[in-house]
Amino acid sequence: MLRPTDNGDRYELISPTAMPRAGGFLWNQKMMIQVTCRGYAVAQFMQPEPAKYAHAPNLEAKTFMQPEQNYYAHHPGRFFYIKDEETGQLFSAPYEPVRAPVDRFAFSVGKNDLAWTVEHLGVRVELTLSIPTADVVELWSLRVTDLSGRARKLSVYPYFPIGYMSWMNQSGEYRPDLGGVVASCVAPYQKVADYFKQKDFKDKTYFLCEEAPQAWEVQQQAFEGEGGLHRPSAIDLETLANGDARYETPAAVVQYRLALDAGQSHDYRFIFGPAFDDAEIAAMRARYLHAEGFTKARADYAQYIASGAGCLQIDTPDKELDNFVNHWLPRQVFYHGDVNRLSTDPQTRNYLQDNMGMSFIKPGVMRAALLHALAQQEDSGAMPDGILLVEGAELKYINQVPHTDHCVWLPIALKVYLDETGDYDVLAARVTGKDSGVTLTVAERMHAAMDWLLQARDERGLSYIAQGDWCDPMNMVGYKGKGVSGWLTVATAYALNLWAEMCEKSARSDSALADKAKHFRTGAQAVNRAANEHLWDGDWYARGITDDNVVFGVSKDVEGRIYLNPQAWAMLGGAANAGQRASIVEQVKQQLHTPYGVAMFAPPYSAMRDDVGRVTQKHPGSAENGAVYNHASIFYIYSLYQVGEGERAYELLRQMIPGPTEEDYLQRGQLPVFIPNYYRGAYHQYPRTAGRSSQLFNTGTVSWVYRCFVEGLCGLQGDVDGLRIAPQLPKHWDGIRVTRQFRGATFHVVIQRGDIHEIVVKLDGKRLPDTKVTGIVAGGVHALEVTIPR
Ligand code: CEZ
Repeated sequence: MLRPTDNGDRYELISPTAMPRAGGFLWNQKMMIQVTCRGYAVAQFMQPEPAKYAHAPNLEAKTFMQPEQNYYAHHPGRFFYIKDEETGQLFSAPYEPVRAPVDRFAFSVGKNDLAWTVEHLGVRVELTLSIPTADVVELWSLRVTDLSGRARKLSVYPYFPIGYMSWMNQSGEYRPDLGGVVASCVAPYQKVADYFKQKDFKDKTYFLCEEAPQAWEVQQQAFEGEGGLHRPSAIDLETLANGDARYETPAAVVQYRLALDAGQSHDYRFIFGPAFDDAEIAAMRARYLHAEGFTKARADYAQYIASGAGCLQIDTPDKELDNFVNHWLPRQVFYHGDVNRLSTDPQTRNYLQDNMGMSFIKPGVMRAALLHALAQQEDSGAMPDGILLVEGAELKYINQVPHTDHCVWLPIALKVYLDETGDYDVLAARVTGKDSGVTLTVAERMHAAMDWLLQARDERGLSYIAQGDWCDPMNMVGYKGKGVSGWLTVATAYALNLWAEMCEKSARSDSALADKAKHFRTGAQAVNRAANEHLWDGDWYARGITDDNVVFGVSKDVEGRIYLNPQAWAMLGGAANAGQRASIVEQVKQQLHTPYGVAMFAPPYSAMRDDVGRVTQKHPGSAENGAVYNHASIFYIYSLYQVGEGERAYELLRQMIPGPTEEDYLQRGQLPVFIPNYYRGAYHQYPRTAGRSSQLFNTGTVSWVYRCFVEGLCGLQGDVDGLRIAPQLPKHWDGIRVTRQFRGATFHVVIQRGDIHEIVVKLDGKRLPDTKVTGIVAGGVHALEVTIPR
């Protein structure tokens, strides 16, 4: 039903019904489009806030990207009807809206394009969607081939619904001068100030045809008529009525009457996108709407995506795993670091973690992001809830809710960057506060952030939660000002220790930094002591203590009994000793492991707990209410690698990727071309839906997943002066091969088990005294032989 093709460059699904929500996505720095196998699409572009050029048929709420989107007949999409002129038979490609049971179907997700091949009624339809690197426009190519062995008369109708553009003003018409349909609107607003903000919006949506069609329709209802989208009335006529839309919902439909000889093909090209005015539409036509334009845009785009290929290629006994790690994972990491989820005010923790992944891809981007974020640090040392990326951007949605964890992510992201690059000079870089105008070094700002975390604690030494920590909807634990977060407490210790370590490593010539390291190490110890005194529940750590002094996430809780995050971070930050760690991993296994990964907590809440918050109101097993929330899972997996539990870590890491059995794919409903933000949990309560993918590819998970493969599984982690070697292969693997790019050098690594007691490393045939490669010079190409104990 599904398989990789083209050496892993593509993934193909041959059923339109088995995994109806499965899709792929393309992006550039200005736009993003996600299309399902059946042809439904969600596209956004930045002006500078996310906007749409194809809308739902009713007034849509503006929101951030949601999980488990529903699709319905009139959902925005890109469709091509094919009518046999002689018999009147009809089908549509990719599959919607007609839903004819086609003879052959293939949806092929590429890194640089999405493609479909559909065969029915003796006709083959081949569709390809690509986007260029720097413009907001979809490039569609369509080839229709006669497979029937006889001459055919067909009508071909691309149908691109434009939807309800505006309640103030919307219309559309065919424009022979521009060669296609142009719909226009006035983006709705009410405040005078918004007039000035919106007057330069791209309020037109165009659908241009390279070859002039014989007829068209622009009014959606006139096209659909009484037939409905399965059999639009306008298609039953010989030709479309050449209608327009006057304060009526527009759609772009054109008709080509096509006579084909046996075996003959015909090619079409279309472009679809937003524009400010006719001049821009004409310019887009001139730039793209021809064979050379498409070819050039595709080549440029392929180069752009290839620039995010990452630093790791693996060859393991698990080919599906290799495929994901070598092809799709770095692409998703790159997407996050490249466009920050197409937001102008990413949550600070997302911004830092999304850019942290860039350390493995384009480290300069991470460095710039760190400085950009630190420039928005408050005078108190606190970090704001969101980082503003463009002039005029505002904190929106969740960023208006006070969270207390943002400082934690600074040393985490910085550590990955420093390990990967060795660029300790960045600590001396000077950053001028955006509002304060005060200039401090990165190190000074890090000190301030860590001291802020130290003071944001109660008399017991536990970290206040305010209206949320990592968990956005955990908004009522501490809204009265007293509640504390168990996770943030142990995470604070982790952050302090990490920063202390970085200070120590760069302190060789700087005693001030050495003193700071001591200060933060002492602070971390105090925090961990408090955690153990107030949060250890006997077998695991509590999730927090409410405003009314109720400890939760503990054994006496019937719901929300054990949470993953406090356990993972207590292992990372040093709160948990060896005995506690053993107990934690055992309890997590018993209570949270599922066949689809490790759940964020269990059991899920079935009703509101108003001293915990709206997380308890989400559907049990969805999102933060006890899903396999992959971001939380990967923290745990990373912590397992850190404490040498590589076997357990790998088991859970593998479960994060859909497949490889068909049963697993069907249950998750997703192609292995990205990691979603969650799979449904509630494995015991709702087994029917457990494992179902959210289909949302925005997730802080992936930078950590990449890190786990690079530093954990392959054990090729950077250090101040070189590359440390400490692979943690699962027991059932005898060996793997890896190519690792590191600081400009290339290492061809063979990792094998041998009859030895301690790891042996040979560099270019010579045994190293240590398990570390030093003296690395950019441009070098080396063979690394690593033997690990059986
Ligand atoms: O947002 C994510 C955030 O982007 O949720 C994570 C959080 O750590 C990330 O920074 C865990 O809460 O507000 C809500 O209820 C939403 O569910 C968000 O929490 C969630 C969205 O699913 C992301 O699109």
